[in-house]
Amino acid sequence: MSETVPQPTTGYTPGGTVRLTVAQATVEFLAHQYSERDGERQKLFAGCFGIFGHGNVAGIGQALLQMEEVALDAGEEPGLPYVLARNEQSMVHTSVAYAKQKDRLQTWACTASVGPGSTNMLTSAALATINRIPVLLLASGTFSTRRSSPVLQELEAPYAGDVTVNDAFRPLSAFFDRVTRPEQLPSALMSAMRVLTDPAATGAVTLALPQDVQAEAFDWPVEMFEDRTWHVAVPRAEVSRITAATELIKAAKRPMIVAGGGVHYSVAEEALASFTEATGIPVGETQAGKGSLLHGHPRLMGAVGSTGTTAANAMAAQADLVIGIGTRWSDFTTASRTAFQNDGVRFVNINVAQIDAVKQAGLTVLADAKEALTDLQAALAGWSVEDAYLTEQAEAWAAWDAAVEASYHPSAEVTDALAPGLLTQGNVLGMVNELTDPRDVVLCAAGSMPGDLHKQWRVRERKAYHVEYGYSCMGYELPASLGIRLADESRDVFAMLGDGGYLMMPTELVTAVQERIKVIIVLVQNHGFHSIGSLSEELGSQRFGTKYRFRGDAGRLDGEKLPIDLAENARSLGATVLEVSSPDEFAKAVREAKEMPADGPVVIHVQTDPLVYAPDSESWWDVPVSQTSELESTKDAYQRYLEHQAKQRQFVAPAG
Ligand SMILES: Cc1ncc(C[n+]2csc(CCOP(=O)(O)OP(=O)(O)O)c2C)c(N)n1
Ligand SMILES: [Mg+2]
Repeated sequence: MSETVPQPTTGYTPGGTVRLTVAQATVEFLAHQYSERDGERQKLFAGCFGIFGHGNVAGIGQALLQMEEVALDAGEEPGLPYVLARNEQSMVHTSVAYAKQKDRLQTWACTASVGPGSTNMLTSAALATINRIPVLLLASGTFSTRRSSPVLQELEAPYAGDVTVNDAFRPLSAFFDRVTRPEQLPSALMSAMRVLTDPAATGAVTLALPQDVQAEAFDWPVEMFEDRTWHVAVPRAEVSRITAATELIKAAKRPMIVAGGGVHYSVAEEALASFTEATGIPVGETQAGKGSLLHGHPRLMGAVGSTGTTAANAMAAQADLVIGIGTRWSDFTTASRTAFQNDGVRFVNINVAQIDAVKQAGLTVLADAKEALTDLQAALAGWSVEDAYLTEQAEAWAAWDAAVEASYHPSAEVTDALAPGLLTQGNVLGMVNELTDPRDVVLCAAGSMPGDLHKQWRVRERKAYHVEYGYSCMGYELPASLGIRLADESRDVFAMLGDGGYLMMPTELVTAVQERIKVIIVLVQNHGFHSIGSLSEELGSQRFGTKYRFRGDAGRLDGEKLPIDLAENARSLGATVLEVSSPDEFAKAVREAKEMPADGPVVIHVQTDPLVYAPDSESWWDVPVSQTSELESTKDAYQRYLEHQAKQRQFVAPAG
């Protein structure tokens, strides 16, 4: 309680006031926030990641220190434990992965210093918002008073006096506020919590906190720091929407479901399994929705779209009604609007977010996935697709599954053609799949592996597949593996990481060492970009600039492979490294990694041939090709491009 303040500036407060800095009040407030859904309550913030510099070292930093000292001296856990990260972009990735693994009910706060410290978080802010994953960014700002302006790292915009580098967060944030006076803090914090816990609006929430304001003291109403529980909504659909959707489904001959991330976030997997068992409707899955049905479920057709299975894509091509559940209909899901070719195809969208629910001109069912599926199943009681459609599904899946089996276990003809020490990527994925526990989590974000995993990975347990493909951000994997492990220490995490992704951001290995976090990184060395290399070739650009090689005598980047030793690099950062050069050694390394004590990161270094591809999707992804060119390869690619483009459809017909 404050004894010294003559008149409270916030007006009457029944419980009195407490004098704290803006930073201390922020940290104290965050430590008392909870989320609750379906009666289950948990802390909203597991802790705070950060890197200190001017702007937060004496503001939020002092507040976190004070909280840690008081708690540890009392033999307690700090309300908001602090973890030092190595790169601000990474620490947000770690937080996002944690939140995704926790079905968006828990996350972390991230504090960064003025200028580059804060703007380093821009990339991951975009990633969080695009994937609709909650994370709180405490970006530090230059003086609100401008007393010492321009300070180190301050932007001086000639066109406006109130712009700072943190304004760059505005378009990337689900909510943005700048606290220039202590009085603004309560409403800023309340709005931040509202958005973080709103399943339709969530994403990166940015609070810009100028360095002087962080250190300013104020008399806060004590009620501000009481435990507060934010209810996460589980909305049911309007009856009229369920009725309309039911009529469309009953009229369909070849309905199909596209399951997106919303199925997982609403924990609707069992409801989906029950719905499809009752109706016989097959399921294609987006990257975020993969694992909605587990491998072996008779209605699972696997991945749909550009990186889809031939089974799901065959169903999609002829579907007359597509029920999207918790999907944002990205171009990879729709194969750039070529996946659905039935003339009369219509869409039904079950989604909590209006922005997604209206896409493809679909019938809008604004609802939580589990609630809507339960209501729809009741309304459809007694109805199912025809038996011939079930047989077709079984045959399509069997053909695809056999192709995956062949990729997991390449024939002698394939392996004999490999250079010594190289494996195929399908073989690597297959061994990780077959030698890990069903509960272990596989993780990826960019390169060729997200597509290969989407097509081929067999998901055997809920939350065991984690591919970030909204932003597909190189560098996500390593920091994200820490977040997943922190979210669930009972599972091993296998991060599938390309050499390009590793070189982009290997530094969180050091944080894993510091915090003794066991993550297993499968580092796939193929000396460059397998993914963009093959895309480049397909588009007529001849793999230009996609190989990690010396510049050759003729001036091209086509010399010898660069003599970089990523295994030694990982070792130097403190990881335990297992180097393998044969399938048997790889299998042994996976088993060994699993058996290692849970006290730090393990890296398995394996080399693969980037020219052996996963089974073909028979699908397309729209990447524009030059309309005019001196190169034959580009001219050919442009002709192929036009053929595909002719199949693109704009879905604008009303759903019914
Ligand atoms: C931050 C970022 N920069 C660029 C890209 C474009 N990109 C996608 S995959 C890729 C190459 C990835 O290389 P690597 O990690 O070695 O995986 P590989 O393709 O060899 O499987 C690039 C440059 C991206 N997704 N993210
Ligand atoms: Mg590579």
